[in-house]
Amino acid sequence: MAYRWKNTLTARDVTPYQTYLNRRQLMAGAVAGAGFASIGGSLQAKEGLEPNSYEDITQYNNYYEFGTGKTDPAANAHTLVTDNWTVKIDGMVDKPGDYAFEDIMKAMTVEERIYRFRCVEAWSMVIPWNGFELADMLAMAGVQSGAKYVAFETALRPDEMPGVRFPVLDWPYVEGLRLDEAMHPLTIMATGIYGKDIPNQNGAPLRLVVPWKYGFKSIKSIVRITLTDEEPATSWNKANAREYGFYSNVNPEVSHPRWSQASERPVGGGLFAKRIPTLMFNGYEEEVAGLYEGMDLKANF
Ligand SMILES: Nc1nc2c(c(=O)[nH]1)N[C@H]1C(S)=C(S)[C@@H](COP(=O)(O)O)O[C@H]1N2
Ligand SMILES: [Mo]
Repeated sequence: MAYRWKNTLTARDVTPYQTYLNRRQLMAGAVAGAGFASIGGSLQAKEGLEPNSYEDITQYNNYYEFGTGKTDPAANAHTLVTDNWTVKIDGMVDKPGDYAFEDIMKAMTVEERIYRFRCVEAWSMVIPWNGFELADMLAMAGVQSGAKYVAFETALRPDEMPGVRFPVLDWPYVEGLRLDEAMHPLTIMATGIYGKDIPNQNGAPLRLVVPWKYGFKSIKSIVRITLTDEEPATSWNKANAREYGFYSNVNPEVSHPRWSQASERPVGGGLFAKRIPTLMFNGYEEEVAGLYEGMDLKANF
């Protein structure tokens, strides 16, 4: 697609896409520049992050259910049916059940969050997400006092996902967070990008975004969320425990066994773009370091 979406949407920008647009996401995009007082809002004001183009964000992806190449998800994910989507919330909650995506959207307040995004492969982007705080969604289900972790699961649909025919990972894709990480105000469920419904290749209709962790923690197309008192299994840890830990916090001082994590390649800067230094907790140290006080971050990678 030829459009390179700018940070601010105008009526003219969105008119051709009217039919695809989710009203709430449009409205969230429209108020995003108005300086709301949320933590994400203060961050983007402080740092003036320049987002990647809509093209970069939606044509260069990791979504192995649709193939392992960077352009496979954009080419293949159109087959994913996101109509009548439900998210099962179960485990240690007061109100377990199958929550319709439409009902979740009615209950949540969608806002824009411009976040840095850092893949463990050492490329990075800046993405203007639309979404809501995961804490608000969990509150809807009523988290019980004994819960310590949150487990997430992606849809597994062999008829719609050509990549799951290959045993690259142990499907379905699963991820997990400690409850305090899940409840942190920076942790969101994204439902849009640049004010438009999130494209399938980016994890439609809703996906996790945890900006201070490597990208693989940000699990896509979620169908189940389970509150538990045990550390949940995670896909990349199951695939290679030596290389991928449960925490996977962005940390320039802890190398991947096969490459350094000290710097990163911003996507979209061209072939000879300079690498930039990777920041502790991906630049969100001030907000999240407290979650890991006293923890050995090399042992708990
Ligand atoms: N279900 C699922 N979620 C996933 C992945 C995947 O392969 N399957 N890839 C992860 C990885 S490695 C990254 S870097 C991000 C990429 O998100 P993006 O394509 O929206 O940039 O999604 C994460 N979430
Ligand atoms: Mo990644």
